[in-house]
Amino acid sequence: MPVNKKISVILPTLNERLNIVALINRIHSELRDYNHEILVVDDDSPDGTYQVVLDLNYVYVKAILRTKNHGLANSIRCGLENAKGQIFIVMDSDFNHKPEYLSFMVQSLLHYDCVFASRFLYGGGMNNLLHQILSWVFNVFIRFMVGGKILDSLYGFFAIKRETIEQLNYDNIFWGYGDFCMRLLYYLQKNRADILQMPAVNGKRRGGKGNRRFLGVFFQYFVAALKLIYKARIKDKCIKK
Ligand SMILES: Nc1nc2c(ncn2[C@@H]2O[C@H](COP(=O)(O)OP(=O)(O)OP(=O)(O)O)[C@@H](O)[C@H]2O)c(=O)[nH]1
Ligand SMILES: [Mg+2]
Repeated sequence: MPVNKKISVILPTLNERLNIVALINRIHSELRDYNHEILVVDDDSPDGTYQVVLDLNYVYVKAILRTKNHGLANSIRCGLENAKGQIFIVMDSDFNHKPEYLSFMVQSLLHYDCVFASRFLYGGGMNNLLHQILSWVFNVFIRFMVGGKILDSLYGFFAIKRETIEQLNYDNIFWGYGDFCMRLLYYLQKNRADILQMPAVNGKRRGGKGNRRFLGVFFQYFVAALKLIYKARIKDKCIKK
């Protein structure tokens, strides 16, 4: 059955000048059978990512420059609020999230409300074993403490129907860094959304260095997890394992 809804791909960027053009071209090719747009949401990158995207002048690409309230989650929210499609895809802009999964994700939405990529299902994984183990332990901790059935709450690579995500209050979800993803999944499960988890191998960053140090991010995620645990166990008491 063909998917005839418009797809909006949201790409948050911070210093991705070396990746963004190749990624846009690749996404356009993967989604060639679908009506789609690509929104690049740039936090005023010092390396000129925004200008590079503007210079492309592709009709299906929209570049958004954000000059305040910087941050990954805020950028994704901005992308969602400016998207015109009925299906949203959120992914990193450095090839960590592999574009070859996109058409499978879109087709999955014929049967599910949303699909989230997971590094911890059979068939998925990461190249860096230490990061993989730490991320896995952290995800087990979240699942044990918050509840629910999600194996990878932090990967941040997903496709979702507009009507599903728009039922949620974005203020509760979109703050911080990649930790927005565990809050998003928490509220989706609370709403009884049909969620597909699909295995995904983390791709290699193509160009540039990335913006975060693993341990700094880990600490930030830990604080965010404690807040979510408080919410789930004390305030809401609603998700069962
Ligand atoms: N708009 C915006 N995008 C961001 C921000 N921080 C990170 N990003 C983007 O979010 C995605 C993930 O960030 P990365 O720096 O790749 O984080 P990572 O994947 O944990 O790190 P690497 O392993 O080095 O790739 C990339 O597409 C970044 O360009 C931000 O503050 N604002
Ligand atoms: Mg990355």
